Amino acid sequence: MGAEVRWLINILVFANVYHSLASVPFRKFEYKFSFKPPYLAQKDGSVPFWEYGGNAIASSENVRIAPSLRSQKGAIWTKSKTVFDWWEVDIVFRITGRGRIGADGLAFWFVENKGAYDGQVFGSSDKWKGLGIFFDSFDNDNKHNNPYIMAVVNDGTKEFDHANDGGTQALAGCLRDFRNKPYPTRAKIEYYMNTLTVLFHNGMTNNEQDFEVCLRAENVHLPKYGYFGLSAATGGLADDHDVQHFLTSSLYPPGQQPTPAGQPVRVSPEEETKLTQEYAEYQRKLEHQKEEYKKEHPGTTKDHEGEFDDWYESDSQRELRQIFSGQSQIFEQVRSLSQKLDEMIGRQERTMSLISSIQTGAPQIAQQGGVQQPIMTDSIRRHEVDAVLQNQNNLLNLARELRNYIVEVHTKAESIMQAQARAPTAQVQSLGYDTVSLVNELKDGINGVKREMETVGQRMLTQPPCATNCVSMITLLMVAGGLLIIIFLYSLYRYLYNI
Ligand SMILES: [Ca+2]
Ligand SMILES: [Ca+2]
Repeated sequence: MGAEVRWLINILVFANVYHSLASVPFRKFEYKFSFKPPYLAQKDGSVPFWEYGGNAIASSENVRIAPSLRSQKGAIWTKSKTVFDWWEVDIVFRITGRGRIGADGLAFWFVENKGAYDGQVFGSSDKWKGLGIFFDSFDNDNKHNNPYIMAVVNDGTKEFDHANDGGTQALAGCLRDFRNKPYPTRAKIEYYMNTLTVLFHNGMTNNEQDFEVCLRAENVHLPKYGYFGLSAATGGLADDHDVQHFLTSSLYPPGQQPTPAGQPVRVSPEEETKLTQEYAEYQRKLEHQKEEYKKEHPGTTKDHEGEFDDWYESDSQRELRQIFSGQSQIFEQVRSLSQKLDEMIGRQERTMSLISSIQTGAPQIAQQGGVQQPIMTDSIRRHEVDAVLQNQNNLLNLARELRNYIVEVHTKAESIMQAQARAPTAQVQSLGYDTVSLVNELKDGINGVKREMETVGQRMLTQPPCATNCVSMITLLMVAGGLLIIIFLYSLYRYLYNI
């Protein structure tokens, strides 16, 4: 039973993998519909398999389709029509200008007939038949929605609504700033099984994987074969419109890829003759340049003459395929490395955000058993603040009460001190008073005794001394002395016990 289940799972996994592999289109680089540096333009200024005109200038590094001068128009077109049904074009470009606002913009074309070099729609002809992808820098309708990227499909009859920046004519679009970026901006335009997808790289990083979807539209019907082109225009305001890479790949559904010997034969006899003539012309030009180079550098070319000839005599198409297959392998490796790096950065950012959310102490809501419970972090809360304030008020009241007590105690102490300051005087006065009165009393008593004694002496002198009834002098003096001692002792007793 277990073995059958395992077999079934294996079959399902295999079918799933086969299906996902089967849905990936086969790609073939189309060098006759591409340009890239170095040696983008040849010595005479021509770009192999392309023709350009108007104010466009081609150098070895890029094609300046319209320079940053007022009212310039230029375009570059493939010399021949495509010979494949589905395709992807990767363009690397820079739109730069000194102004905060630029004009007018850059256009990518896939059209049945080549446009002009000084047309009305971003430098090319109006009423085109096919697809136009516009990188519209200038906000003509003043809706503050530029720079804008949009796709417009035209059947060859409609005039472009420039005043409204395409308005309702756009198939789809996205608001993206593509001017004055630190790195070149990129667009990947894919037309496969009647689905048009435009991916955009905003040029803020040098990472080739930072593409984002700008637009995707299904059921898009373009001419079966057509010319690729780029055009640009400036107005009162002006930007440089430089395109560095234009890389075309033909796409084939699985099972329909061309044989390795070459592309499928779909070229008409006239076109084949024309292409053969072009190829002969190209060869002739190369020969001419080789001769010129030999004349200019006689020493350097002599030793490497065989190598030089081998290079030109080899099957260029085959070599290019080998080069590009090698490049694609390197590209895949770089992409997988970049994905791993992105994953690591993502994890790091997530960790950082978690740490910062803990640090800020924001209450978080956690889902625990279906019940939302706030996780209270280690921060001070309202009721704790209230408690602290209450404590502080109590302390203040206590301090106030203590102060009152101290004032009261101070007052009392002062009054006591004053009382103490007054107290000795009063006691002395009272004691002094008592002593003086006592002394006076004693004086009066002594004086009274004295007077009594004088009267007794005078009577004794005037009257004859009595024989029987009279008290002797010594007895009298003894009584008087005894009285004085008693009075003195009594006064001393009062003084000592403060009565
Ligand atoms: Ca515009
Ligand atoms: Ca606008």
